[in-house]
This record gives sequence, structure tokens and C-alpha cells, in this order.
Amino acid sequence: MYIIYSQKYKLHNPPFELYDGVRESYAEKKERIDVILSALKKNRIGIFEKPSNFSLKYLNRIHKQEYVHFLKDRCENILPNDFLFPSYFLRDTYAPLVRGTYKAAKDAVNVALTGAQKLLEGESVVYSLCRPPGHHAEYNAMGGYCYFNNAAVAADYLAHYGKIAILDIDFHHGNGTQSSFYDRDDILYVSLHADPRFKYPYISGFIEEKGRGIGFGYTINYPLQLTITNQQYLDILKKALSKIKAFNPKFLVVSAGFDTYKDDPIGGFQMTVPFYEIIARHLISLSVPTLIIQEGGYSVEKLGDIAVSFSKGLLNRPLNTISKEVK
Ligand code: OKP
Ligand code: ZN
Repeated sequence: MYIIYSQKYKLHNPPFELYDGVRESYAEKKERIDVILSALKKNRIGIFEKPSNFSLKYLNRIHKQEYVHFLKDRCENILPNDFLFPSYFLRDTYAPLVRGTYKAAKDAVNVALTGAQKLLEGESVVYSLCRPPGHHAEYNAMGGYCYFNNAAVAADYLAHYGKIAILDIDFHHGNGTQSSFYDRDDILYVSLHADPRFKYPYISGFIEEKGRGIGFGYTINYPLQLTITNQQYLDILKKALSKIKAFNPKFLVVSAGFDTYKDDPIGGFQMTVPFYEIIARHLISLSVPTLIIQEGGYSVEKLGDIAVSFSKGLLNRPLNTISKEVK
């Protein structure tokens, strides 16, 4: 399995986020990727590769050109160690800009596109270790630690070759990805996430949101109770996968957030480290070429173990041939 990453994730280092006006430590910190990389390497999982540089035209299919220019221009004008909450294109207080934000976000898109290209070359599963994450980024808006929508750009790129399903298993609803494809019937968006009545992004991710026009029926939301058990989660995941199977996609893009982990400082269902291996085995059981896009996950202490567990599942034999050794 190829694992794609760029060193440029380190350039994005906001000093804090604002929660109700109070400065809190930035949960989406660079150490997240540091620990995932070192754990995967230590466990000899994956073939590591740097991203290629893709034309901005792919990014501009998902994001307004003026927004992309704005980000580039603003970041270039921020002094080292300074930060900016811009007055435009910002939908909440969880996406400050620093000098390196544009470069890091642009290269996260390259990481996603390089993974997509690997699928086109015949790989069956590729892990794009994107940072910053992307699923909250909309056509002309950043928010929730996201600037460019890595998964959406990759899905749109792959959609030239056939139908695409996106499965979003981050703890939070991917409002950006949903809105990118809300009017399309060639890209199915399916998301399992914490009930937005109680958790970020609060205003989207409800069952009633099903798509619009020809896109109606091609957005499927599963808002979940915060107390959901792992077995209940699996039952819903199986439903989601059967919808995807019925859609018969050529490629699957997974927005993989590890903030569903039980002790995640921001999210947290009841998931344990071995449970991620089970989730991954279910994904692979679809037998559709799959691009994993890293989204959230904030337990720096456990992220390495989670990524290893998940990757082991991706590399494993199909579900129906395994015993119940991991529960
Ligand atoms: C991004 B992704 C913490 C509040 C955090 C923002 C959550 C963004 C999640 N003080 N609210 O989906 O993992
Ligand atoms: Zn999340």
C-alpha cells in the first residue's frame, strides 16, 4: 500500500484556535502526522511516496478562484510566527491563517491527487496522509481546521473515469464535501457522524439533507447519537456500505477521521484501537479501488496506534474469510 505524504504539513502551525472568544491550544497540530508517520514506519507498513505537483485547475473545480487567490495572497503577507483570522471566506473561528497555511493546504491537495492517480494506475488501496484536513472546506469558505477540500478535489478528479462514492467516517459531518456534490448524481456522498444538533458543524449533516435536483438521493447522512456503541456503529456502517455497493462506483474515496476514538479530545464515540482494523476490513470488503484521505483525529497519544490498526485492516484479507479474533 502506498502512503503519500508531504513534509509541507509542518508549515501550517497556528498558535491557537478561538472557542467562544477564548484562546485554546490548536487541536489540529502537526504532531498528529508526526506520530502517524513514525508508527507506520516503525511497523513497516506501506511504501512511502512524495506527492507530485498537480495543476491548480483541479483545485479550481472545487474552490472559487477568488478564494484560492485570497488564501495565497493573505498567507504570503503574514509574518513568521504571526496569524490572521481573515474577515472574508472564514465560516468559524477554527481556521486561522499562518504564513505556511496556503503552501501546506495546497500540498495536501497534491497528496490527495497523487493518491487518486495511483488508483488510476491500478492500485487497489492508497493512503493519502493529508494535513490540513479538508472535509469542512466549501466552494468559497474555510472552517473547522480545513482550507481546501482534499477529498472533494480527488473525487472530482476521479469522476472523469467513472462514478465515485465518498464515505466520510470522520466524527464530524463533512459539510464541505456534501455541498461540493449536492447537485450531482455521479458522486455519492455518504457520511456517518455525530448528531449535528450537538456537535460541529451544527448546521448540516441532518437526515433530511439528501441532495438537490438530479443530485437528489445521492447524499446520505447518518447522524449518530453520541452514546452509540461499536456494534450499533458497525450496523450502520454496513447499511452505508450496502448503499455504496448498490451505486456500483468505479472508485471509493474515504474521508477517514480518527476522532471517533473513545478518548479523542474533541470527538469520541466508544471506539477502541482494534476497532479501526474492523472498520477497514469492512471498507475493503467492497472490493472497489479505495483512496483513504486523512481527515481528523486529535488524540496525539493514540493516533499512531489507530493508524496502524486501520492500515492493517486495509491490508488484510476480505472480511468473510476472517475469524472473530478482533472484537
Ligand atoms: C474538524 B474535523 C474544540 C472545538 C472544535 C471544531 C471541530 C473541527 C473538526 N475546542 N470544533 O472534522 O476533524
Ligand atoms: Zn472531525
